[in-house]
Amino acid sequence: SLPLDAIVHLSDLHPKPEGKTFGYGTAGFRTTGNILGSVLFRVGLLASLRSKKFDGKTIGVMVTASHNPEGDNGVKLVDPRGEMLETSWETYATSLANAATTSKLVDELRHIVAVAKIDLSKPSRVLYARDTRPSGAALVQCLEDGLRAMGAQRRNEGVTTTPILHYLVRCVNTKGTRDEYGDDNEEGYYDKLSNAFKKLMAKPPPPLIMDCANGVGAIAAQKLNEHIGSILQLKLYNIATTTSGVLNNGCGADYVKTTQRLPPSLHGVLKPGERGCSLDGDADRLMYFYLDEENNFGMLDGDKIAALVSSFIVDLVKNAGLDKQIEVGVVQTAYANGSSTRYLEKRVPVRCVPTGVKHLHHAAEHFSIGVYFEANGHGTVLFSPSTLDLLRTHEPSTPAQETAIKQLLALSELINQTVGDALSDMLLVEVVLAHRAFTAVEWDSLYTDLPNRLVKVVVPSRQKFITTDAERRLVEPKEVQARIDALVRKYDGGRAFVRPSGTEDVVRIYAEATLRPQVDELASRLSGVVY
Ligand code: 16G
Ligand code: ZN
Repeated sequence: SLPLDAIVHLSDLHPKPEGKTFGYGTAGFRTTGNILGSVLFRVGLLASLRSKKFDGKTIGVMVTASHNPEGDNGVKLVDPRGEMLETSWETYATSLANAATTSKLVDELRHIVAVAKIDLSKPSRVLYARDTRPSGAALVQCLEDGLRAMGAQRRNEGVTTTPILHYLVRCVNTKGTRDEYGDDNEEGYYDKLSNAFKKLMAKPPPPLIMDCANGVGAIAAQKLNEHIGSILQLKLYNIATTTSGVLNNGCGADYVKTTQRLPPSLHGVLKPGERGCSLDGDADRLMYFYLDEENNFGMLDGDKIAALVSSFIVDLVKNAGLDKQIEVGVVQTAYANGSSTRYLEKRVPVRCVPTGVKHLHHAAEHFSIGVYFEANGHGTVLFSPSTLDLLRTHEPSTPAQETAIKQLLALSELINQTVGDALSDMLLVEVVLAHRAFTAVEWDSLYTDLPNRLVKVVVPSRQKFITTDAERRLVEPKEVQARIDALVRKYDGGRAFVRPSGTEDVVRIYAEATLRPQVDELASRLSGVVY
């Protein structure tokens, strides 16, 4: 049965703030850091139950608010294979977080135990970490109280990136099996990445300027640098992880994507002809950029990464003589630039899914090699188990085939198979640029982005907006979709959609058209339509 004494006693130390409603959304729970104590305590309870459900397999908990402002924080759960929490459990998370009192909380726990058929006599193991946010340490203590209440075995990984936490969970749970993923410590992560990188790189490229968003990526990038420095030198900027107020502020992947500008801190640092990149606050998003010889800024987002990487992998599969057996596919969301979709569709099957990593990840699993990237720079490449078996056992008939197979296998080690990982993705991009002998300008010229605009509108009730067709159309309110259609038709190359945000209380509008001034006009007319 549930250890009620401990739960009641500790729960009373973490009362739910009155009048607050929490929701486990696309990125877990996320809000102002200082009101999350009760949520963290309850996530500790839930993670323990989830572990029991899997007969004591390790569950991950990451305390982060990613690219959000420094004052925010959040928490998400990671399933045994290092993937996002299964959707059906998101409801349990939300109901636990919103139980008004300790006694209602106990009722919810009992309900979950019954509905999810949890055997409470099973052990539970939870591995957790946080990013560099000032509110993180106290929140981890609340989480630990929840784990303690349930008698879970705890493993604190301290301050680390979201993708490393996912990596560790997968490693712990596959240890000693034939799917062993790597050593279950940070050193194992850096070794795995850097060994694969060394196999794939022939000669050192020019140093890479990296904006670490003043977040945990700065710490990880420093360690990575020690492992790969002989091949690729990372020049790290925005590494002030203990200075108050600077996290994601005027820097980082989200800043670059939303402003389409170079972070001011890199002015004069990035020289004409050089490439650089930005991580976000928990190092799971990556944006590249460059200055051309005329000092013009160019941005290389998740769509450009998908184009670069998928065409490279398609060529390797062909060179390996395995294009009949291995289907490479790409998964995008509605935010993918129309030009990128057109470019990709000529080369590979492309699927569009709703926003949020779990949707992309699951769709990518349907391909032999599934490439998924959100335009915002979050993404990875998944190799299916049968593809890995094929690559490991196939007898090549020529030396060229043998090389291609070795390179594909090395890529499967280099690329984080659990979740989007800015550091792993950065190494991947560097490998492809080196093999193609591409400069950033040449990479950017694969296709030309259509001018686009993203705006957010505060509406009285975003719940009224219901989408279909991978969020590309509104089912409700009907008249709004009709008016969007009428407007979009007036613009050359026009495309637009409206969707409720999963992380903020707003509705987002995305518009695209052939000409910049027209996009701006279309976007502002659409704002009038949704309100
Ligand atoms: C979260 C998602 C990200 C998505 C974004 C959209 C995860 C880990 N992260 O950050 O994939 O692009 O939300 O936010 O799933 P929105 O719904 O507010 O537009
Ligand atoms: Zn992030």
